[in-house]
Amino acid sequence: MVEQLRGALLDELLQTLDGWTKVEGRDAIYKRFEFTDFNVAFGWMTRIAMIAEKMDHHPEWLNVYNRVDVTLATHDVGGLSERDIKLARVMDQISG
Ligand code: H2B
Repeated sequence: MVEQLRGALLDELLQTLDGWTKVEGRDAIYKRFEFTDFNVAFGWMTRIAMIAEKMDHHPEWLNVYNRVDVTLATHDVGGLSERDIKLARVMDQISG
């Protein structure tokens, strides 16, 4: 069973990520990714989708042309877990 991340540990882990912020009013994290165009954005989403499926951990995201707004949370714990941190890190790494 995955454990919920909170408080100081969550803040500490968030600082190890690039540009992720806490969502107000919800236990989730958010980041906007911007790419040169739709093709690059969607290519990135495709790579992430395959990894997310393997991790059995899926993002909430919205794509508009070259922009992808991503929210991560762990529905199984009703909040955040280390899975969100891991997926966020993969997203950062693969975005370049
Ligand atoms: N994705 C996310 N973001 N949170 C979850 O709790 C989650 C998931 N749970 N993907 C997985 C699937 C679970 O529902 C399945 C049954 O393993």
